[in-house]
Amino acid sequence: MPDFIPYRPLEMSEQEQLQRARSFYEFCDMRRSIREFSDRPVKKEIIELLLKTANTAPSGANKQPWQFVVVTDPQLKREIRLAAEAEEKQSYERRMPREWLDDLAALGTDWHKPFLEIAPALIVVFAVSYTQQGGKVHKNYYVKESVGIASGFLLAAIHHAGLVSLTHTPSPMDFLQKILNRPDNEKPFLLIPVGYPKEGTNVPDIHRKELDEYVVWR
Ligand code: IYR
Repeated sequence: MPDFIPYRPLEMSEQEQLQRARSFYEFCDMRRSIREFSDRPVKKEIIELLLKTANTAPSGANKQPWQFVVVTDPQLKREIRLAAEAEEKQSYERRMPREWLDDLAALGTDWHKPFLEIAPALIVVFAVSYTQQGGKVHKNYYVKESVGIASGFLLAAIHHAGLVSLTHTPSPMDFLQKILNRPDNEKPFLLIPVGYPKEGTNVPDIHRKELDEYVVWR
């Protein structure tokens, strides 16, 4: 049996709960994906704290099946940009069906990814499917769910620190494994440029669904 320690709940009145729930919602509702970055650097200690926040996410059997690679080296960022653009060019020009391209029209995206060089830091999230100890393979559990939740925590922490990000998924992403020299048990999951927005950048005028479109009560 593991040791158990007392859980100390956050105690607050219903009034305070309502106020905090509303202000957190309003704060999260201000987050936007940004595609134009400034080259202003982000202090390493801030990024470390964002990653520590991601690492507080729940995970299958507490295996914490994620690995983050933070890329700030300009040469490596360039290599990643060129590889991502080569894949994205193929995708936009050959692989993505018309319906997908039509869905993306509102976002104004194309295969050019200058932000991969301009953003001061690229956080590459890897999903760790298993670990190896003493020649024995230990499988992780609910890896995609766990890494997805940790990535959500990371995006919220980035926003909370007054920074911006893009949840980027160049496809296929295996070039990241090669360029970043990661082992076979790690698969690229998301590529998240982090930094400050380019001054005067715009975001698409898109809207979130209304509550009754995505919630039912039973
Ligand atoms: N990965 C491509 C295409 C793309 C796909 C979806 I789904 C988006 O929400 C946005 C873009 C790109 O990054 O351009």
